[in-house]
Amino acid sequence: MSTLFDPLQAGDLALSNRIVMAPLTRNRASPGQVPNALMAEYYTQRANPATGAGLIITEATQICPEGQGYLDTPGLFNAEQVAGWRRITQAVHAQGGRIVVQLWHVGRISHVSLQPGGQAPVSSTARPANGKTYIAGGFAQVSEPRALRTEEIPGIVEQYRRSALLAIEAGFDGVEIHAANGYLIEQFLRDSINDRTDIYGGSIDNRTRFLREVMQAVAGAIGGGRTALRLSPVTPANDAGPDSNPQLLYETALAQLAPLGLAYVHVVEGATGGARDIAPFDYAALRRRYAGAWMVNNGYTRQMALDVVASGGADLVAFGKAFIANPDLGRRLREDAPLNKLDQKTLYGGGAAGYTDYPALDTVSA
Ligand code: 8OZ
Repeated sequence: MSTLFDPLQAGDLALSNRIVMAPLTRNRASPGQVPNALMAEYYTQRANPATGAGLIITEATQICPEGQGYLDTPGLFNAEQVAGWRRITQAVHAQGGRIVVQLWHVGRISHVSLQPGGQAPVSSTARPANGKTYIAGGFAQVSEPRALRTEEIPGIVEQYRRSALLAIEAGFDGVEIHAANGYLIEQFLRDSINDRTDIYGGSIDNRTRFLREVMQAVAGAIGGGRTALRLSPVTPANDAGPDSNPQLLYETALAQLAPLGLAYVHVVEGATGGARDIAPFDYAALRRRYAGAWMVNNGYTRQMALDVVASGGADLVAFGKAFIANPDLGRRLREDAPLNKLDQKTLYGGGAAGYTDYPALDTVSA
């Protein structure tokens, strides 16, 4: 029987324990979408597996300029960004930690002010989402998208592949493809959003095609053992309406990816950052479609995490808010120590306040 504190080999990732820092958007990259020294400090504080995470998943990182949907999120598509990320991976590895980059394209969850040339964001559909994003000057309604032409889609798949290769160049241990939370890949997966009539729309096989092509391209470039996937089968995040048959959709999607031998699959259970029971979904049945390491996320307490690993319900547990407020969350979980409180006001944007100044246990008791 394994515990939360035992090592795990997940694909090519040799992890010291099962405690994962979830991907967390913090909007603190430098101009040019470049990772900086403050970000390096933040990740380094959480990198030592003895006190922090067994695995860090970075904040969502755009694969191309069109993939950006919020102010000051980092990118991974040019040399300057690679250099910025390399300082972070080196610092994390110096602590004995492991780190993968979460690669995303936001699709229609964007604003013209963030798009190259002020163009419309792209999606599976031309129908806008009802939602807000964060741009220079504050929150704004997302812009009306343009539906991608069939012949443009291979180019986006190629951007995922190139970004994954840059991730390896930057020293990452692997990549996690963000197919959750209403962003581009989910805009293809769900029939509540995807209204295409080409080979990327209609049947489940067609709606999972974009995901499948992205995963095949990335795994083909860097190896399946360094490639992971995040799904959120029933989240309503970013105006992602429910699919007409999420169980069949997501089970089919995973079954089709089985040959790739992925490092892990990461599932947001319920509404991202919210209710775990928002809609019925059989996560155990989903897991039966995939033989490798299984990561769960969404509102896990210490006891829930201990139980889910001990019972074999999951191999890895990702913690979001708790890792923002507790750089030494791993130690606190081990010692059953109290947790710092999260400050909501400093989540998105700003500097060190609410980012790198949450105290570790030693500091608290000193
Ligand atoms: C919060 C704010 C902005 C983006 C996600 C990347 O939901 C995000 C995100 C979360 O996956």
